[in-house]
Formats: sequence, structure tokens, C-alpha cells
Amino acid sequence: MKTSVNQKRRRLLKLGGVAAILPVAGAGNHAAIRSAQASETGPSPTTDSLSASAQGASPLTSADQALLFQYDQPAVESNIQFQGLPVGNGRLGALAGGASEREALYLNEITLWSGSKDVVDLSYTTTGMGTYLSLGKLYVDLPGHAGATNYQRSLDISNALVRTQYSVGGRTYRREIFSSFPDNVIVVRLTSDGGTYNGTVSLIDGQGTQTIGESNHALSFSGSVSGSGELYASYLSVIPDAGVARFDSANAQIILQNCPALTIIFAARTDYTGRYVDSYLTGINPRSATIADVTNAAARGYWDLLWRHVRDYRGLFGRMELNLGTSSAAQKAMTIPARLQARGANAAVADPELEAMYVQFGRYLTISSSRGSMPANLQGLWSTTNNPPWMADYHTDINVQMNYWLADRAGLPECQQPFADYVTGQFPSWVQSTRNHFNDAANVNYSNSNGKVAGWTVAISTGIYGSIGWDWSPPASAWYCRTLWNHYQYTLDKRYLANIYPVMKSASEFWQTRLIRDPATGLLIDDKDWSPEQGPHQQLGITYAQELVWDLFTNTVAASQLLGRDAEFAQTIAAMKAQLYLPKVSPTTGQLQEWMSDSVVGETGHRHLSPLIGWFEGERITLDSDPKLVAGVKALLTARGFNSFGWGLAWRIACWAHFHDAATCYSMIPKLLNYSAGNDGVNGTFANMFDAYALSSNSSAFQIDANFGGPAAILEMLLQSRMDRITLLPALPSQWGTGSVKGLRAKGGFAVDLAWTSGALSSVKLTSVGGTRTNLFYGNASRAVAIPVNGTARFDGNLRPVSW
Ligand code: FUC
Repeated sequence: MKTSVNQKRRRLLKLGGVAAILPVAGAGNHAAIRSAQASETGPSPTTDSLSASAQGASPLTSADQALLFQYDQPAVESNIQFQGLPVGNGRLGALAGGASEREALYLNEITLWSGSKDVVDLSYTTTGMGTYLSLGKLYVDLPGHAGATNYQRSLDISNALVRTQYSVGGRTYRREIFSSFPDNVIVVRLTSDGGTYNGTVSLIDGQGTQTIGESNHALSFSGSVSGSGELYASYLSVIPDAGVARFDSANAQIILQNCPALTIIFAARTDYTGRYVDSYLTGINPRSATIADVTNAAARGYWDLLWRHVRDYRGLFGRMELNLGTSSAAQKAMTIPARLQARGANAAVADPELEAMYVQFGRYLTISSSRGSMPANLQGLWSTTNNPPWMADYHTDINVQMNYWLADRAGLPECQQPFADYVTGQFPSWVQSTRNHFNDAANVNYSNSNGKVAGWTVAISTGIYGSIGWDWSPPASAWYCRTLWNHYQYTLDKRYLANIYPVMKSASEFWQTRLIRDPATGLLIDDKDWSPEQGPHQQLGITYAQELVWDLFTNTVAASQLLGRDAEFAQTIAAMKAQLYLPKVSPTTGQLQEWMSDSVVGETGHRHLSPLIGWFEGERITLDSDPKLVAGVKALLTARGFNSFGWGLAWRIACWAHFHDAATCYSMIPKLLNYSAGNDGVNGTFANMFDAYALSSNSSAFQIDANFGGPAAILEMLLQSRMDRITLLPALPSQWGTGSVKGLRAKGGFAVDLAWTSGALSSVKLTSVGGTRTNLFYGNASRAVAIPVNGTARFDGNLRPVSW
């Protein structure tokens, strides 16, 4: 491409200032965990003043204050799942490898799935229930940049940017990568201090279609997923500031020649709608929409794209700040793999800034994988193959629910909406499958003995075209409803409640029809079932189900009253709730029973905490409950052990936080943060901070649940809430002696800021986000609070009102 001097100058003004304003922090320049508002300092002194004045003050948190994960090596491409740095706009994402000679982006679009519609697939196959698929790869090959020196890359979660910087031949080269929610594109910007880029840009369809060269140095692919027939398309444009970018038809790639800087803009879409009424797909090829995405983004120019992205992201991310104390200079100087190794190796040496960053990383992943489209799946959004573990689906017996433990607690209520949209969108399929297939002869382990069926439930796995896979799991619908209800508890949003209510009512109808009478007690119990995921099948009255049905009936009655609907139905299920068999403490073991009889035996230390669901995240059993019952819960939790992996640890920490046992909670955090290389069969955290789930002695899989559940459990150590109460610092470990949190959310409709000094609460600020009344608890102090909607109230460390 030939560019006139004036064109070149204009482009440089629009695009070229970015390298100057985004210095990559040097080693040892780790983030202070501090006020995000205070850290929005505007452009750094090196800002290109022309561009800055044209665009207004920078929304970027400056590099010396941002939360950064730093590395001195690129990802090895074959390990990109464990080492690649994630970007995502809730739908369109990538893992970036960052090698100097080859930038590799492993691309995903969260709705790209195989599978059939409305199938009950007991054998759990990729053709029946389906699997999440890889969108493809984007490569920028720069052979001349091999052997770079001064290499650094980082993930900056304050600004949602991946950056790389290195030197070749005395020149410095920089990259920035982000996925923009407002503009629906992934953007890669390459700049240099007087160097040039010579190489290729290529795009590979994960489903195998041929990449096409388009006019104006663009590439595209599009196709239809075999089986599901889902249509997908992608489009990529390479925009050099100067030099040449041209299409090489022999190899279907763009050739770069002597480009001092360039911008790559990538878009992808599918025809998925998420709605049963559309049969989930429009049948309209999304190609023109992806061309429009790229064209519109290119017209804005890099600076504007970056600004819009960062403003949008910070609008969510900046809502919560967390300070758990200060790490040592030596800790802050470490790269992430070394820092994780150190954290796991020596449980006694706290790294409070890393622990706070782990929480904020969970928020980053929430914003990046759960916005405006599908819920975060087993791998969030970031899967690198067409055969991800467990299809990277939606698992209903802990995993997808745990994915939504964090959003509302951490000030990201809109990120819960994809889960609600998913359930309400699939609901008609699930009702139909339950009606038509739940009582099939093949479902001998779970079907209703009375031969009747109503309402809905699902299997252990759910896909995206209304299909469900593996064994039926009768209590799964009740747990999905708990996740839906939870969002109402935090937001008091009645419009949302009206939207989810039919789903809750229908799940209650399922149980109204399914519950049977226990001949021994005359009480209502679950029919044949399996306690996830252990012990014998065909068990009656399992604790997991009794607790979840109690929860479902309680919340459905509350919802019906709040909405003024179905009074008679609510009365009926309230009466059934009063007749539910409630789990007992075993006289022999002293533990809460997982099954109705002690003669049923499972693994004491099993990874699942299914029978503890009424303790967390359910609310039936609390510290105020019958002491014998509480002791039984504690005995079972103790027997389950303290050594688990990702989600098993996260669930355990949340449970121990409800016993106000800070030391036990904290003892499990180094295990969550223990470094896993990916090929060592170690549980913990990979170099890219993704959760590592060991599958065998030489392989671990990425499973995202603990990346949300771990941070949520940490927040439960700082604040616990129910509709009428907020307990402050219930499990604060000595390692986080002095700190603060701003923007935590509490059930009952509140945002809470807390500060503490030497282990003692020093100040509380409560802001209504819809709530007006609650009761604050701290240690032995308590206080009833009434504030107007959107009002605030402040208290000192003894919960005495303070006027500031
Ligand atoms: C559940 C768990 C497994 C795994 C899988 C994805 O079945 O029991 O441990 O997390 O989900």
C-alpha cells in the first residue's frame, strides 16, 4: 500500500501516540492495590500532547499504579492455555501468546457450539448435547524479531490490556491487545521506536474452512458448524501507519513490509440468538455484521477505540477496590510464575497484594467472559481446542453456579444477566424435555415413581441449543433458581424478578409433583436420586435435594409475595415446605447426613460438598440454628478435609468463612495460588492465573470456576449478608491485619465500604443501591439501620453513627 505523507501524518496523529502513553512498567514496578478512583491520574507526562488534547483526558490508570501481572517470557504456544494472557469483551475473546517473532491469538466466540436442538443426551456426546468450539487463530509472524532482548509482557487488569515490549537490533517494539465491548472487536496495535515490522498476518478458522483474502488488506473466514448448522463469520483488517500491507493469495495471508506501526482489527459473530422461539439460530449469515464491526472500528482509529474500551471497562472494574495489606518489595519484583511458586511453597509467608489481585482478576474475568451474551462456561470464554474438557459446557452441580458467586458480591450485577438470559432462554426447551423424557424408562435412576411429571429440571450438563447431557440431575433446576434469586437479593430489582419468576414457579411445580412421602416419618422427600457425585444411585431424600427444595420453595413463596402473584400456589408450596424432611445429624458420626441412612457410605473426603448446600450458598442453616445441627455441619465439613483443588477449595473456604474461622480459611488460600505448570498434574493456578485442575500426574486442565469461587470466598471472609443482615469482617485473618474494601455488595440492596486497622474494624460506609433497612453485625456489636433509597450512612468501628 502506498501512503501519502499527509495521510501518513494524519494516521500517526490518530494512532501513533499510543506507544508513547503506555509505557510497560519495568520489573519490580508492581501495582499498589489502591483507590482506583484516586489512581485515574490522566495521561502520563510522556503523553503525545496533540493526541491527548484532541481526545480529552486519558481514562487509563497509569502503568505504575495499575494492577499488573508481569512476565519475562512469552507463552510457549503449545501451553497457551496455561500461559497465554486472556482478553475478552464478554463474547469475543483471545489468549495472547506474546512471542516476539510470533504473536499468537487463540480466538473464541462464546456462542460457537456444536450439538443438536432440544435433545436429552444421556450418553453426553458432542453431537447430542454438543461442545464449545474453537473460533480459530490469528498469527502475526515476524521472523526478524526472533532472539529479542529486554522482553516483558503483562496483563493490566486496571485497563483490560495485554502489553508486550522487547528490543531487536537496538529498537524497541511494543504491542497492545484488547477486546472492546463498545466496539465488538479485538484490537492489536504494534508500534516501534524507529523499527519496522516485516512479516505476515494470518487467520485460521478453528472449524477448518479456507481463509479468504479480501480487498484492502483484509482476511475473513465463515462457515457453518457441522451438526448444529450454526453460521459464523470473522473478518480481520490490517491497517499500517506506513509501509506496505498486501494480500498474498498463494498463502491466504497479509504480507507486511517496512511498517513502523500497524493496527489489526478483528471481529467475529455467529447467528446464535439464545432464544427457543428462534430455534436458537437466525439462519442469517453474520458476515456482513462482522464487516460492519471492523469498518466502524477502523473509522474510529486506534486512539478512540482504546479510549472507548478503557472507559467502558473501568466503569465496571473501578466500582470495587481492595487493599489487604502490602507485599514485600521482593514479592512485588517477582514475575507471576515465581510469585505463585513462592506463595504455594511457603504457606506462612503472606503475599497480600497477590491475594487482592487474585480477587480483582476474578472480577476481570467476570467482565471479560460474562457480558451481553452467554454465561461463562467451564473455561469462561477461553478454550483452545474443539475438544475441551467436559465440552466446556454448563455443569449444573457446582460449576456454573460457582461462576456466579462473584458478580453480585463484587459490584458487577450486569455480569450476572447472561446467566439469567441463558436460563430464561433455554427454559422452554427444558420444560419440553422434562415433560417428554424425564419419566422415560432409560431414566430409571431418577424418574418419578408416581409416573407424573411437571415443570422443569435438567441434567448434570446443559448446552446452548436447549439440549442437556449426561445423567438427569433433579435438584439442578432448584440450584439454577438459587443463582437467579441471588441476584434479586443483591439488587432488589423487581423487573428482573418478574422475568425469572416463571422459571422459579415451574421448578417448584416439578418438585410439587416429584416429592414423595417417607413411610417412616410421613414427611416429603426427594424420589430416587444421586448425591453429586458419589455414593449409590436411587437414594431417597438425599440432603442435597432436601436443602435445595427448601431453598426453592422459600424463595418462590417470597417472589410470589413480592410480585403479588399466585397466592394460592404460594400457599400450597409453603405448606409442602413445612412438611419437608430436613436432614439429620448422624448419631454415630456426629456429621450432617448426606443420605437419610448411615448405612449408605461414600468417600468421607469427597470433593463435592453437596450436603452442605444449606450452609453455603444456601441460607437455611446459620450460626444461629440449632447448635447440634451446626455442630453436624462443622463435623461433615471437617471430615471433607482441607486438601482439595480449585472449586473444592473455594467452596470449603466459603463454608469455613461462615464458621468465622479466619485461620482455616486463610490456610487454604496458598493452595489455591499454588503454581501449576500444566504438565505436572498439580492443582492450583497456572502462569496466566487461570485455575489448574489436575486430571492426571502429567496433565492439568483449565477450569474457571475457582477463579470466581476463590475470590467470592475471600469476599465472604470480609462480609456476609442475608436480606436483613450484614456481618462485617466475619473471618479476617491476621495476615490482612490492616486494609480496606470499597464497593462490596450486600444482600438487601447495599454497597459497603469498610476499613480496618490491626485486625479491628475502623469505619463502615453503607450506601443503598435499592435497600432501606438492614442490621449490621460486627463481633458482639450490632445496629439496626434505616436509610433512604440511594442514601448513605457511616459508622465507626463500634458501629456508632458518624457524620462526616
Ligand atoms: C463436576 C465435578 C468435576 C469437574 C466437572 C467439570 O462434574 O465433579 O470435578 O469439575 O464438574
